[in-house]
Amino acid sequence: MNALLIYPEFPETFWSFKHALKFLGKRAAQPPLGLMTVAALLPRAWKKRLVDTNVEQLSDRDLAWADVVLLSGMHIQSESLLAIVERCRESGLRTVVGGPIASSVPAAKLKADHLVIGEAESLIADLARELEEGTARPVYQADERPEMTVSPLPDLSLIKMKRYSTMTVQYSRGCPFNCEFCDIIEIYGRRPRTKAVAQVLAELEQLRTAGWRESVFIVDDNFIGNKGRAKELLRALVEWRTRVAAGFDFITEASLNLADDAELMQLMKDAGFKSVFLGIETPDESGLIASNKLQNTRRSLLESVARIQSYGIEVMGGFILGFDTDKEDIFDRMVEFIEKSGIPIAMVGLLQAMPGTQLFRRLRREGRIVDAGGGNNTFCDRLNFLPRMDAAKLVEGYREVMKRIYSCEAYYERVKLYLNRAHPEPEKLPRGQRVKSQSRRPTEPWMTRANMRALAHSIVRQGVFGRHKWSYWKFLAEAATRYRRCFGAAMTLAVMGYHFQVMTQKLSKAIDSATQPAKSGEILVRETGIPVR
Ligand code: B12
Ligand code: SF4
Repeated sequence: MNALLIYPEFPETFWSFKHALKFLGKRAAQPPLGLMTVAALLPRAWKKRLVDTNVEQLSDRDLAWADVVLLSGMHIQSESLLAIVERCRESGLRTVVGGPIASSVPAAKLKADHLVIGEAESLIADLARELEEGTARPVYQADERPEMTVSPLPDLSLIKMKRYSTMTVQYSRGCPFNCEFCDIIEIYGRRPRTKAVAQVLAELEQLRTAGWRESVFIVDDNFIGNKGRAKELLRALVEWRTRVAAGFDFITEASLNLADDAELMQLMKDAGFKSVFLGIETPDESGLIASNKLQNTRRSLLESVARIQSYGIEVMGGFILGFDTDKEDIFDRMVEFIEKSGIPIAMVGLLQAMPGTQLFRRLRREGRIVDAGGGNNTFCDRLNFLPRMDAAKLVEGYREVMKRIYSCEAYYERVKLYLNRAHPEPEKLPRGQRVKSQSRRPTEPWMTRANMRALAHSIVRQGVFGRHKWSYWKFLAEAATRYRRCFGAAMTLAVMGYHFQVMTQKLSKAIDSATQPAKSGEILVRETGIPVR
């Protein structure tokens, strides 16, 4: 069998990093790890080809070569995925769709010949055999979530590695918490399942042997879902990084209770973790309680963020507007919180009720669901449910928050606040005294090759042709003087800021031209077709 694995295109969103990636000469942020894993699970005798349409074109020759097409994706990739399925049908090709999209978009809409709901490890053998025999069923759904120790080494040979800014490795799936709006726990469950440490090291070795030396995203739903296992991996990572002198650094996602564990943060720092994404959601405690995000109520949010940053780890934050508890002052409170947090990359989104979640089920019971949504809450001009606050006010408030936090001045202030916390100035000593300690040395190389390229492009785009040249040059001058010990990090954040500024302008235009969201009091508008689970 010739198996063609296709990853559909992402629309342009805050998370696509499109405008920052250009500066780095990259086409996409990360490769499709799900498809690389599926490829490794397929029979060895099968020939495999992978086309990620985010970094290359899907050609008619690829389709002519294939016996079967396997697609993966998130809800947000539906448009591109549906177009590819249609193109395959026209070429008479059988299609199999899996990945998170299979859990959130109804089978009838996806129009694939075969749908795989859930993780591939336990059911791929049956699927492959039945595809070969021509007896494959319309739907495959695993009864149980597989242990991750059975997950294979992803097939790295199928991707064009240099086109991505970050490689990905997964250590665990699932998260022990129970946030009402979360679909992670519906898809991957609440029991964190981990790979063996040796599996992760083998994946990293595979990357290193292939020549990778840059960032690796540990794509866990919650890296510290099982703190004991996370520490076990981190100790091994520290040892491995020292032994092989790999120039890797790591990014991951975690819950806020990371801030309670000094040993864990120190281990992350020692293992080369440079940033962590945290779901902070809202500064309003009643919103956290109502959405069952209780782990964020047990500690000061701002202090927790600052503590993590003090380990040299950048915090990226996820924030949500549109909880039932939000009052009109929420917009100012959100901006004030983000300003004080020193979180440069603040992913603020409108609440989306993702199909399959507890939130979706509650809102449907309350007759407040409008449609299944688009699977994207951070570049969003409308809601898929009837909010408590006037919908138009909410969308307008969201737009204002985005404009304020991504104004050049506000953004650079946050970057500086973060840099001050993460890379504090070395202590000033009385004249004549010298310090031997490591702490006087820069914590990271002044400039990497990637930073240099980004700097050159950013000077042209932001400093010469940008709309905010003055703020940019002021920041650059400060970065080169006050923050020279972490100049590379400052420049990377300047480039990221450019992406967010462009996207904020686009969001504002999209909101202007969008049809007004449903007004409170309207009845259920469209049938979603999503079965209650
Ligand atoms: C890394 C990541 C990203 C990366 C992109 C990675 C990439 N290249 O695709 C970044 C950070 C850019 C990102 C962004 C977003 N993401 Co994201 N992301 C993830 C994360 C954390 C890991 C993905 C991964 O590599 N997993 C590892 C692989 C091995 O797992 P897998 O893909 O599920 O594959 C397994 C099975 O699904 C199955 N399978 C998968 N494909 C196929 C295909 C076939 C044919 C078969 C048989 C089986 C099969 O088998 C695999 C092995 O078991 C997941 C969470 C998660 N646990 O997966 C969220 C997740 C995929 N993201 C999600 C979302 C919502 C987003 C955003 C829309 C967020 C936003 N609010 O804007 C954006 C959209 C991107 C954009 N450009 O705009 C959701 C998707 C929900 C959904 N139902 O669609 C997830 C599930 C997280 C969540 N909150 O629930 N994301
Ligand atoms: S902490 Fe994050 S991953 Fe875990 S349940 Fe809450 S939203 Fe989902």
